[in-house]
Amino acid sequence: MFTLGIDSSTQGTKAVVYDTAAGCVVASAAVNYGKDMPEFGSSDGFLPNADPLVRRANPAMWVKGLELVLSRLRDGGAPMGEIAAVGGDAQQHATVFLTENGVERLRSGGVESSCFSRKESPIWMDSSTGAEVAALDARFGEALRARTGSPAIERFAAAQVMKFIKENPHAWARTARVHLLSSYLTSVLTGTDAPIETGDGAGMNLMNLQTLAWDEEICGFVASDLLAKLPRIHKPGNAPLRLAERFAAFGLKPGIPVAPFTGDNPASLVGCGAATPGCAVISLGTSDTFFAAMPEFRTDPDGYGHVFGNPAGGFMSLSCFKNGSLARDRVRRDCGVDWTFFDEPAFALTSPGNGGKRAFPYFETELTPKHDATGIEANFDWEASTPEVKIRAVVEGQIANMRERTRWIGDFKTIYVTGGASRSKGILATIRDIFAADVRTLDVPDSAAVGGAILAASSL
Ligand code: XUL
Repeated sequence: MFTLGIDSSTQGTKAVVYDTAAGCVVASAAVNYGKDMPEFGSSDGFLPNADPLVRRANPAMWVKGLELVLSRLRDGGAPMGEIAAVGGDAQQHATVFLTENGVERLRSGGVESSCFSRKESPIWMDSSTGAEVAALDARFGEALRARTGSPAIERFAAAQVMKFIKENPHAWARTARVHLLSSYLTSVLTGTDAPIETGDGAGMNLMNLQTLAWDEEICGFVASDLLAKLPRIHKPGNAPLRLAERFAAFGLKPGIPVAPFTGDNPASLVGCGAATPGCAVISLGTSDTFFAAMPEFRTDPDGYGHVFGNPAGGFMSLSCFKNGSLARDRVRRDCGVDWTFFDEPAFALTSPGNGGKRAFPYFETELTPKHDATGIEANFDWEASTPEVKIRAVVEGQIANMRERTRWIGDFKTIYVTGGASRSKGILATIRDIFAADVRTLDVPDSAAVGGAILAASSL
């Protein structure tokens, strides 16, 4: 049997056709927003903004990305007509604000500007809601972490909705539905106003993780009319969602089940085969994340980490580091070297520990720990150093920080590494040394789309 997994990530959309019997990918396609859809002016997946804390994207870009990746899959000869179910994931925390017309247009299929009450959707990289986070903290304090699995977080929906209402109350009044990108894409695929899946829904500061229902008190504090604008929450026994008629244009069979999309990290947990407790996953993407299935509900005492729903049942822990691949790429470009430099030359010319030289890249406001975007911070003369010293210093700085900030999750003998940078032998060796763990990679570097395809299969 074949299933389709779609991953709508920060910088592009990927899709895989997965053979469930053989457990392998038989066809795949990818779209990069910067290269393939320049009309959206979002080379790294978000719109330029004078305020470095603001990170937003045009939500129509994600729908176009979905359609383009399906066309590429079809045109590449993938067995579209034999696909039995669809699943997928999206970057976490991106919020989509639909007007009444936007909800209506889900049924007929079509996206125009009047569908969105907020023309630019905040994405997970947005850190511009400090005032709203302070207000949530002042009102709920520790209770927010105990109830929603995370302290008040800038990129989560609660703070983002509060800011939107403050900045544009009229547009809020025109908002009929607040979707996560994951539930929005499920809605587009099924032509319905789809529910939110609990794995991704946990990343909103709005869901009570003990009851898996919207927390009415928190929602009421964010906005008196918020509850009515939130989608329903998906429950495992719900009737399956079905693919809308119009996707026949891509060669898919209308009516096949669509599993509710989850977040990219929960999907990766499934795609790596790590959905039962025992091993951890490091995903090296636009953000670097460290996560693991949780044997019991436990939150980060330092307040940086999160608890999300595990799509396979129960919970997962997660710590997110914003300066991931884009930061590594920037250092690489500044050093004037290519990616092979993250394998042999740099790592053979220097030795583990780098003679005590370490650097931390803060090109984006960092989340874990919180740190302004100040550029490279090194404990040595950065400018006067060679590329190999700089690259090892940055990689070791990133991984050592990850080790320190994820001790609350536990120690693991086995760590799966996924994401584009998992191809780099130097980075893998650094993870192995710093975490003192056996490091494994997958044949497919993009485990999130595979996780989506596996979740599609289990929806059957
Ligand atoms: C997780 C997070 C990021 C995004 C990236 O909390 O914000 O990992 O999911 O797509």
